[in-house]
Amino acid sequence: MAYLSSNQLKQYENHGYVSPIEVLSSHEALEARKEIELIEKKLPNEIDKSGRYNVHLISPKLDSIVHNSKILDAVESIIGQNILVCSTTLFIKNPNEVGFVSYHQDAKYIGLEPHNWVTAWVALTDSNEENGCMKMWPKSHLDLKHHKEKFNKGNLLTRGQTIENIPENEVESVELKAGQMSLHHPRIVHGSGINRSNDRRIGFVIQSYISTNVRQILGKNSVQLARGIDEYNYHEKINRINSLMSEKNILLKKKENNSLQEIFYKGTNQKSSY
Ligand SMILES: O=C(O)CCC(=O)C(=O)O
Repeated sequence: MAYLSSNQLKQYENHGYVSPIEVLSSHEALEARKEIELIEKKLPNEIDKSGRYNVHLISPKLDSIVHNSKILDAVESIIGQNILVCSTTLFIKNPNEVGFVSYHQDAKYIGLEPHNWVTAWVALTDSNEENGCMKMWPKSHLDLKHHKEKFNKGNLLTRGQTIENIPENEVESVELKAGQMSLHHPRIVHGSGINRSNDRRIGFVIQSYISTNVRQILGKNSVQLARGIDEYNYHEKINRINSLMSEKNILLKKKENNSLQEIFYKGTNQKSSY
């Protein structure tokens, strides 16, 4: 059992995030990394750029992380016992690349209302200052802020959405060991810098775990039931997968990712490669 303690819940409620939480062994994290790297080798370009979403639909190892009971216990502590998985994103930063994430709030463009949902960032490699770990602005989750859409080079966000004038002295680095996770609030302001190390930084992000009462107001998301019962039935359901890179599931991932692209680019004609 890995329900959050009252101190951890207090940290989440007051600061907008909680970390570190132990969820995988370092061996399990490494096995997941190896499966990702196998997919990259066998299916070049399938899981980079706009393909990096919903890789749990073609990877049994990532599927088992999404449905890991330690993660779900912690998530249940925040959003309650009826839990849906909306989608997932791989945030990979390779050494010698310029990838960064501008300061933003997830709730701004994701269309999930009300904000009874939480994002789990699972470290499949260590994530630290050197390789560009996430940085959180504590207590910034109380309201939604203005974002500039920059579509700038190297930015790993779809629109290069950026909140400017962040008080850098208040920002906290979320360093994690492989196998640990952080949980963050839909409105917390966060971002990350570039990878200056010699190895990859891999974050597998369940984005997000939503309560059954959450709707998608910008388009359509299919979901998986992770725990409890869905008494609202707002979303189409998809089953868990059990085969690696099957043709059928590759098509399913494509279909889901097309729907996500419509949500992420709603109201703009400009596109990045994400
Ligand atoms: O992986 C990163 O550096 C940023 C991830 C992020 O923005 C998120 O999980 O919402």
